[in-house]
Order: sequence, then C-alpha cells, then structure tokens
Amino acid sequence: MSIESVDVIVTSPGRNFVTLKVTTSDGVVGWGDATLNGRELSVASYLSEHLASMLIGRDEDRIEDTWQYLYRGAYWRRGPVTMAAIAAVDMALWDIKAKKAGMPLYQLLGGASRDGVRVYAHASGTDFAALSNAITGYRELGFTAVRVQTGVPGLGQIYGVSSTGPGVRYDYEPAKRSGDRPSEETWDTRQYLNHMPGVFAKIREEFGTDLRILHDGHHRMTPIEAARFAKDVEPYDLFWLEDATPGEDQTALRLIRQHSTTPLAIGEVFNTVYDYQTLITERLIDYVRSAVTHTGGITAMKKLLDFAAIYGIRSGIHGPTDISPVGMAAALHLDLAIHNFGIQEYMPHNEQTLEVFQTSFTFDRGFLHPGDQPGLGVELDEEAAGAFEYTKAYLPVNRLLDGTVHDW
Ligand code: KDG
Ligand code: MG
Repeated sequence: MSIESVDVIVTSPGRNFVTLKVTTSDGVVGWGDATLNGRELSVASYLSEHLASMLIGRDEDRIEDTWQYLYRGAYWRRGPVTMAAIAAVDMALWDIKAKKAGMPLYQLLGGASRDGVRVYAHASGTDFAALSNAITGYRELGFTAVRVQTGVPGLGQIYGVSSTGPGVRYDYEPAKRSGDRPSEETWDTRQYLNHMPGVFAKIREEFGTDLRILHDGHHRMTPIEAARFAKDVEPYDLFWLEDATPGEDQTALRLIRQHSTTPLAIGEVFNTVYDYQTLITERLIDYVRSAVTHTGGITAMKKLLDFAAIYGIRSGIHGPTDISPVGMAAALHLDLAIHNFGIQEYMPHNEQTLEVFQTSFTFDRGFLHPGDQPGLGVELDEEAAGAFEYTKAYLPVNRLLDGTVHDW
C-alpha cells in the first residue's frame, strides 16, 4: 500500500487551524495538526507546495524513514514552519498505522502507564477577585492543577489574562484578528516582580496547599530577574515556573537554578531535541514543554521525552487552543504511554471547533483520557470545516512603557 493523496485543510472555527489529511491507496485516512499560531498559511504552503508531492507513492508504514527523509534529507532544516509540517505528516502516519492495527495509538507506544492524564486548566483574571473566582470554578469542575495569570497594576491587557471578567471558561486568545499588523501590549518587569509573589500568597491562603499552581513568565525576565522571581515565590510551592527567560538562551537557566528550587519548565517555542541539549544534560529544567505539533510529531517527541527521562525530567506538553484537537490527541496518547509523564496543559476548544473536529477524549475529575478508538481518535468533518473561512490573525507585539520592543 502507499500514500495516494495529501490534502491541506485550513479552517477557522473561532481561530485558525491547519490540518493535513493523508489518504492511502486502500482508503485509510490519517490526520495531522500543522497549526502554527499567526503563521498558519506559511505551514499550509510548505505542506502543499513542497512536501505533498514528495509523499505521494511512499509506503505509509515507514514512519521513521519518512521522518528522516523530511528532516535529515533536507539541507535547510529545523525552524517552526518546517517542524510543524513534518509533525503533521508524522501524526497522520501514526494515525493510519494505529487505525490499520485496530488500536488506539497509545497501545502502539507501549500501552497505558496510567489510568488518565492529569491536566491543568488556565485560570486568569484582571484582579484577584476575578482570578479567585476562576480558580474556584475550575476546582468545582474537578481540576487539581491550575495555571495562574493575572493583571499587573499599571499595565493594561497582558499575556494570559482574560479581559472579559470573571468566569470559569478561559477565553483568552492571544492571536488577534487585528487586520494587517499585530496589536501591541505594554510591559514592565519591575511592576510584575513586585506584584506576583503576593498573588501566590493569597492563593495559598485561600485554596490551601493541595492545589497545584503553575505560572507562565512568557520569556520576559532577564536571567537575574528570573532568579529573583523563582526565589521569591519558593514559599508558595509552584508546580512550575514556565518560560522565565527567552527560549533561545539555554544557559540563562543556570543562573535561575543557582538561586532557587522552584521547578522550571520551558520549550513551547522549541522545535527539536537540540534546543534542549544543554537544558537536559545539565538538568537545568524539570519539565519539557514542547508541543507535539511544533516539534516534528510523535516520532520526535517520543525520543525527546525518552532522552529527558534519563535525566529525571518529565513531560508538560504544550496544549493551548492553538494546538488543534488532532495535536491534542497526539499529546494525550504520548502522555498516557510514557513513564516520565508530568502534567498536560488543557484549554478546552470552543463548540464550533468541536463540530469540525470530532474527538473521543473523556474528562473525569481533572484527568483526560484519549479514548479507545483506533488511531488518534479524532476525525475532521470537511463539510463543517468548509463553513469557517481563514481569517488573518497575529500574535501581539510587546513594548516596555518607554516604547522599547520587548519579548512577548
Ligand atoms: O500561540 C502562542 C500560545 O501558544 C502561547 O502563548 C500559549 O504560552 C502559552 C501556553 O503556555 O499555553
Ligand atoms: Mg507558555
């Protein structure tokens, strides 16, 4: 058997998604997620203009060889666009293989290592009352872990904070449909450093010690600022501090480690295992944050997580709403199968998205399960997808209060 057709589907049920459909000569269909927030059409074009013709006629069962052919076989390699495209092909081929085997994918990855996958929700609020309300709501839904982001006095809309007021539903979407250029936000690290420790103190006071609290610094601190922050929040026992410093500077995390025992997570902007080489071998992190969608798919992610396991580092796979349900399913199968699972990010998709992508996930008291359908367990309804036209969207640009461009 061989790959007969390769189609790229771009749909926008509230936000943009790029999905790859691979069909074999005997009619088995595999799906892959290639969504790269704000750069969707670059990946769609890479897939349709460059990769699609290379896949036609290939043996769909040769997943490792296809991965190496697309990665190592290319002279210009790596980068988010290339690796999202490779990830989509890889997911689709694993989906096909598991469907042909009549098994959910996690069985082919070694079977379940646990009954369900602990997930964390996104709690946010412009002030403490709104944040506390959101945390309470998630606790009532059964969540045992929440990521906490809140407004900082003196700053307007900032990363990770829903501006629509208190509520359980996390409706923060960073990519703005703002026309031909990104919207702009303002930032001040000093105000942030002074404000956040008090927020964690109040959360511990109100919610006790059981709740797992996560926080995303979103790459904004210098190494020494991040070291101070990690040290200041130690008494509040964070599950992790994510992306404290800009991702490309691996050795920055040495400084944070020297000053604090707050667990560190990084990697959502990484594309390959090489981005982690220093971080893992020097044990500078505790959690690997890559998305299966942005790191070359299941094949690459399994190797990365096995490498991390040797150093006692666990998974924390990226799962915001810009990862489609197909990418989320790939994460859940890996989460269930690997031994060094840590936690999984979970931001539920809106109803329109779930009309386009039919999933078999189940949620039970803070834990997700990918379901037992053969394959990834997600099917895309092409007619439903056709009703939602692509709309240009950008991630924001960040500026300091004096106008200097800063990391977003
Ligand atoms: O597209 C950007 C988002 O994926 C990112 O900002 C979300 O940081 C994020 C997270 O931890 O989910
Ligand atoms: Mg993040």
